[in-house]
Amino acid sequence: MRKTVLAFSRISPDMVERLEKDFDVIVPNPKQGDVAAQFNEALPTAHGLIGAGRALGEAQLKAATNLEVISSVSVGYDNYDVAYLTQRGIQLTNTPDVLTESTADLGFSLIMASARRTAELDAWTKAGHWKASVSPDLFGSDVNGKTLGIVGLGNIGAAIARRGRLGFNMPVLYSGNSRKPALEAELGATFCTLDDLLAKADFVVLVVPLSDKTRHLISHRELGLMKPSAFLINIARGPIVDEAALIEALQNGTLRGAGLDVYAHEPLAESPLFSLKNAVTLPHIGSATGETRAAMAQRAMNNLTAALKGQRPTDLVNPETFKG
Ligand code: 8YV
Repeated sequence: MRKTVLAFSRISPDMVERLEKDFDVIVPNPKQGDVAAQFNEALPTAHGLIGAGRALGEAQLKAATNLEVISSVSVGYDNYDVAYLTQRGIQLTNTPDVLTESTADLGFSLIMASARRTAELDAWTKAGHWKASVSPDLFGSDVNGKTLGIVGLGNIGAAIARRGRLGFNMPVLYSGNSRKPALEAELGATFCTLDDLLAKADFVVLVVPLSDKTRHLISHRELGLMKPSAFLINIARGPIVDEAALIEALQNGTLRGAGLDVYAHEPLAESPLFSLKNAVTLPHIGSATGETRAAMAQRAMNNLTAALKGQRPTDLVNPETFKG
């Protein structure tokens, strides 16, 4: 019996073609009407789901009586009710590793853009304001040799730390749930409390997963610990930061700047952040390169196919569901 795969976000025609070799594939099409209605109508027939960027839990999946696996095209899996999926015996897979370097590149680009005001001054130049040598009010901040603080030294955090340490001679501080002795040896990274990191770092980079413990991890108190000359970079998840508190700190100058790729609510069409020259705002593009998205798609298809064929997927988030 050919199993059925249902996409819950946009997937490429190439992915569809490759999946159709083994499965019946349903991709809701906006040209055929409401995609949510199409998804809900197809859900009872689905053995596998593939996609990203959508909350999936009991409310969405109650009718998915044949569902065996959700293959997320993402490394983060805060969108999914993992406890519910596990209780239902539904495997959840993600796409780690293949996006590490691209996301670290993007994270470091936000350090540079925030510090040297490149986005702001690009717009200023293109608006015709460049009439003479730039004045001190347009000066940026140095990056080389400044202190880099990584909140969450996982694979992406480590890749950013390497860029800072090896490329920009930056001392590296880190905080998190556990010590990383190998990275301390490799990069001279120093483990410290979050409060110490916030007080000492010139660039604070958030790369922790979103959970009940990290929601609003950075709020008024934490922002108040940071140097007025410091920058906050968020490439993890928006709700890790109390966005209203961040906006206030940026507006009143208690924080020099912010480089953001994620927000409390996405997509973000309007925000007070957009009127702040000291906020660089990108549209969640951490992994958004052609090469990396292709690698994520392949990894997600491999996970999905393995699960639907009764084999153990490589990237199983809830391994207790595998009954091989
Ligand atoms: C997006 C990401 O999920 O992988 C993650 O966790 O945040 C990003 O890669 C991806 O862009 C799909 O929306």
